[in-house]
Amino acid sequence: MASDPNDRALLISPAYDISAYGSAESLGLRSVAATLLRESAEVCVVDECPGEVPAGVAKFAASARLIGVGVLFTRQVPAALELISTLRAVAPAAHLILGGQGVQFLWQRVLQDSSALDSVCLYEGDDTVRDLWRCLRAGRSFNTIPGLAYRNGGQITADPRSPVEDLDALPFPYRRAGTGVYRDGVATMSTSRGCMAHCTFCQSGNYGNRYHRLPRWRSRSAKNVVAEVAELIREHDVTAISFVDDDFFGGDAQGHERAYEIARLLRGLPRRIRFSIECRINELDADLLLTLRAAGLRRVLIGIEAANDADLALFAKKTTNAQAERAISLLRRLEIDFTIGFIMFQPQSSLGGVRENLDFLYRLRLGTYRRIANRLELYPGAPLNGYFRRRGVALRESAYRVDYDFTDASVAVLRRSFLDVLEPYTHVERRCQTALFRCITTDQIEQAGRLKQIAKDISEALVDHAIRCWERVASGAEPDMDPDMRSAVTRRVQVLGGAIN
Ligand code: B12
Ligand code: SF4
Repeated sequence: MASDPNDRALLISPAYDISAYGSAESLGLRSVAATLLRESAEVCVVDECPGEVPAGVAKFAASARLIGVGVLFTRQVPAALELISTLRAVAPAAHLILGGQGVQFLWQRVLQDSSALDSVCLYEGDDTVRDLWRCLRAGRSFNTIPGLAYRNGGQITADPRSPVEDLDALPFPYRRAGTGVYRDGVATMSTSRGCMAHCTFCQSGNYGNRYHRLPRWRSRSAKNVVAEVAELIREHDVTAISFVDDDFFGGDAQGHERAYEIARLLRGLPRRIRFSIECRINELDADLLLTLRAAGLRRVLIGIEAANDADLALFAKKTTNAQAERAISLLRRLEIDFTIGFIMFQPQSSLGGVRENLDFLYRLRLGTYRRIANRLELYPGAPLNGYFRRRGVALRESAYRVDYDFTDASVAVLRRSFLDVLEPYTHVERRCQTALFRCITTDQIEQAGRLKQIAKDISEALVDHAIRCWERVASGAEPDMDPDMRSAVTRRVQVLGGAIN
């Protein structure tokens, strides 16, 4: 710990909707904190800071040389700017920097909107924050540091820097040791950066390799990854890890070899951890999955996103329904739990396209309320914005969010009825998923099997009602006005809820 109180750095992020998404550590903030720790800074990390800044945090901020505010999602930007004004009031002399994926493509706007901010970090923060810290300590100007956007006279200067090539050279994210069991024994880890695919709706392809024009996915070595896992077990009593990489496998043979090596090294650890990964559907391979399962793999997140040709082409997924079906039957056969990304609606959705999506979800028993109601999230700077504007979609920007109307009015009626009529299913889904998660993480195999069957029954009933809504809208009626439909949903939800007990 540094002796000079001026060598303090506060890394903080505003709260998000934790009730809907669950709480997690902020790896971005913690990665930047680890870099500063290497520079002998005294760091304090506050993930998910509530609206009112706690007194202890404000006191630390008042003596900090650097305050870094992180925004992972663009939705968080207004809350981040409020937090920045509060912190500026208590720390008039600190350098205040904003960073994280949620603020990418927006640095100009936030610097114009918040005079409390000194700079915005472009893309990856590791080396940029290190250099900024060195400048601040030496009393030098930060204007020569690549990777920063800042006010320069009446202009805003933004000077990107190349991304980190050697990820093994970075320190592990800062997690204060000695605090007992870490977050219920669950940690998150990032083992790679960027994604080989360039799906148009996704920030990762832009933020990572696409923006930097890098030909490949960058990854940490298997040895380095498992060294962090070992540290998490040793220092923090961690039992489960969620790997948050955009694509754990990296889309090539080298990435697959790395996964095999990670599995081999994990098996050599004193504790078998359970873990989850995220990857593309066309990369799932039975032998590799079995090897990972033996090393503790319990859950896979795959992005299917759509099941009709128009949306798959719009999103540039470069995958097919047949590949998606194969991936799902493989995961089911190997008894590996999975979850899928799915975007039911986009501004130009057609009733026909939504019906194809619903039929797919029904056939595979994959429907959930969130998937059925989900609509494409656009944020300022997203590559699809220009595409939609050119096709006459009216996009409205407010509070750093992009909103839109569906070009087909009947699609708007359909989505509204999904939100309204199907809402009672959310309660039974949540209960079933909570019970299932508990069984999976405690290896209660038989009970988990029973709950998985109930989850399939819930899905079947939910999509069945969604299809009935669709049929009514297609015939010109409004399903949310239909009392019979509502009572049918209530009855079905009651029966399903009874089965969970
Ligand atoms: C984990 C995760 C979540 C977790 C977050 C938990 C948490 N507290 O961290 C949960 C599940 C809650 C979540 C939810 C959502 N997510 Co999410 N999520 C991710 C994911 C997979 C990993 C983030 C991560 O830890 N990365 C690893 C770290 C090391 O990288 P990093 O954060 O980029 O940090 C680096 C730099 O950004 C920078 N940096 C970061 N912070 C700071 C701070 C400072 C001060 C500085 C200087 C620099 C800096 O330096 C770091 C090191 O180089 C990313 C995709 C990805 N692979 O990154 C999507 C991602 C962030 N999510 C995204 C989205 C859209 C969502 C949802 C809106 C999805 C939805 N429709 O429901 C929700 C929003 C929740 C809400 N209520 O608002 C988008 C954000 C797009 C955007 N511009 O808004 C991403 C980028 C996915 C994507 N491919 O598009 N998500
Ligand atoms: S495969 Fe996933 S992470 Fe990669 S660009 Fe597409 S949606 Fe984003």
